[in-house]
Amino acid sequence: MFIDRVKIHVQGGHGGNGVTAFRREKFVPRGGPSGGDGGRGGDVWVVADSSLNTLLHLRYNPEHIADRGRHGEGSNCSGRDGDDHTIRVPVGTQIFDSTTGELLHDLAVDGARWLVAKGGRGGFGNSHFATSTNRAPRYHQSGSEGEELELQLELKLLADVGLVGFPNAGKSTLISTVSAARPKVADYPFTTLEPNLGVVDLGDFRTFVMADMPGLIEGAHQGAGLGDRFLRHIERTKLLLHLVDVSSASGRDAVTDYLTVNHELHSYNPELAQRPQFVVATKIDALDEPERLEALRRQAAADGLPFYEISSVTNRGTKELVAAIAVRLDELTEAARQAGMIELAV
Ligand SMILES: Nc1nc2c(ncn2[C@@H]2O[C@H](COP(=O)(O)OP(=O)(O)OP(=O)(O)O)[C@@H](O)[C@H]2O)c(=O)[nH]1
Ligand SMILES: [Mg+2]
Repeated sequence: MFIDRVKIHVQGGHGGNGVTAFRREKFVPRGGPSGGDGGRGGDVWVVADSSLNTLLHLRYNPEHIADRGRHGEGSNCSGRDGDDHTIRVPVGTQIFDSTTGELLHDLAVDGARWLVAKGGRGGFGNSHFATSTNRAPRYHQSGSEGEELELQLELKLLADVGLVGFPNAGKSTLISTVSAARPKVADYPFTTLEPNLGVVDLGDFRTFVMADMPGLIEGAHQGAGLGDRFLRHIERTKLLLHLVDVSSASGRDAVTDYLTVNHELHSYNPELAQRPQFVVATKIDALDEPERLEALRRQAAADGLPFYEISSVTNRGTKELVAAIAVRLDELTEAARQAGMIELAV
């Protein structure tokens, strides 16, 4: 199951109490105060881990409390500090304060760590309070409580390229021919129910990540079909591949499909409709009415968008498409770098 939103409760460990104690030893007169300090409570951290791809493991495990600090002891022994508690999440997880809705942090890089709840301080033992005028203090401090928060975690997949289009347009088929991803492919709508990522290998250790998405239909922004909530997973992609079935098997008009999907993207987020987009005519091996392909080509040209035609069955055009994507991604990365929008991840 693909879980992309969970609520969790986090709490730093409480600090241990200090203690009041006096040294009492045979043959040693005037022992003096010897109460040790309490240990510090453990912190709660969230860490981005690229081996995870959903938040499912947190759905049934919403309580995250770090270890408490031990109390101080006599003979000036400090209590042991509590162990930290680490919550692993997929890369691309955003942390919100669920009470205020404020975005606290965005874990966009593998291995990124974020301190979400600090453990409490340990209390001082009485030996800490000894002064020249009060050599035998009979008080100690309690440990302070760990920080406590309700958090909402949301996963936004990090892909370079997002596939959009009507159900059955051939999105999953394309990702399964150009990457090692093997999503389910079938000739009925809404085969894909949740996003999948595929890594496209360009050779020379160069890769990009493609996200296969559930299909969109008219009214998706009002909840039709699977709705448009999955679109937030492609909000961070650099390039959209808009797949349109140009065979007559779809029973619909290719240009209308194309305009409908773009309208849904716009209704979801106008900024997404402005994202660089390639228009990709699919299933050209099954093209029975060439005019369908030409009409779509004219529409793409009118919108000023690059146009490609492919068949994932015969592989016609897929290599060229992948090469064009790679070039475009490089250009987009370079442009973003020049605009100072990307910091190089170290
Ligand atoms: N002839 C032909 N059929 C194709 C091609 N690509 C996909 N198909 C068929 O089209 C149907 C739908 O393909 P999918 O890849 O599941 O389509 P999808 O866009 O992922 O559909 P949803 O997940 O439902 O949104 C399947 O029966 C595929 O075999 C192609 O290039 N040529
Ligand atoms: Mg699919």
